Amino acid sequence: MTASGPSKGKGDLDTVVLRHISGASAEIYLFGATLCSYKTSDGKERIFLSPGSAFDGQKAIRGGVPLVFPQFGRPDERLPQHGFARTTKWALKSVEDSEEESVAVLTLSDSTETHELWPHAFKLEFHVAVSSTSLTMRLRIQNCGADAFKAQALLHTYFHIPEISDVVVRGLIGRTYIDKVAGGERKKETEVDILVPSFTDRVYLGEAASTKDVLLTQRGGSALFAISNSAQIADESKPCDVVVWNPYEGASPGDLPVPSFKQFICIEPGLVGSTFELPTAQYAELEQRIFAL
Ligand code: TA6
Repeated sequence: MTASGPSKGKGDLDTVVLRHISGASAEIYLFGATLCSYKTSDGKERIFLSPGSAFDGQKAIRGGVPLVFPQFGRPDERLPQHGFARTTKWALKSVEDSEEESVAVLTLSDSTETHELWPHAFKLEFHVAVSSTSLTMRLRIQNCGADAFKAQALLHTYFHIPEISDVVVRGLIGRTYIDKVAGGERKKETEVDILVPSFTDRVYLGEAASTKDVLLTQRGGSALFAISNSAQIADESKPCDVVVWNPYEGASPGDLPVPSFKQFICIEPGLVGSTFELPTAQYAELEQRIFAL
């Protein structure tokens, strides 16, 4: 197992690279603590990165796993879309190896810059663990202020897949979802196997506080990923929302040149169906565990 301290990635931005004895690896940019690569022990890249992504240290990286906090979307127009966590440079707290896994922890605390946008004291910790069989990502949010605050948080994971029109998403049947392509209409998921044949932007609302597993397969073919999503607030398991997104050509942003939309699907665990309230000194936590199949 080897894990190295900051090295230089695209755009000469600082990154930390984790290498596990199995050959599995991950690379996290300190900019936004954006994980941009997860290779399984066979050397196969499992995370999508747009060929048009800017690595200028200003614009959010397109692809990887951008971290969304303290808002999802732009309900408060004083803050940037999806908040400021993904466009701020984080600090590398630690890199540790063991037989089981290679782990990096990155941190971000409030600052004069964040107070100008959002007047709360917080500490974020992003924990990434690579093992021979999985990638585990955990975002921990601490309220360091004297009063409770309300926020949203999400792991915006871009999974690399062969072809979006063939992917099948299983595990969300029965959930209510907000269909953002249909003006935010609330619908009930009735399909065991959800296809993504066109622009899709849905917030599947968490119901039971249990961990929510999602299976990604290729129609008529192999399983791609088993994904476990969970949320906690003040050490109590909470229903975890899951966002499913693919823009197809029509909604592809400028840094996602067509036809690169074909090669990813976003499966995003979050607390975003509404804001969550975090009491002073308490923690909220999101975790996504990915098994490439
Ligand atoms: O997670 C889905 C979503 O909220 C979509 O509505 C779309 O905006 C996507 O995130 C990408 O957002 P971004 O700000 O990264 O372009």
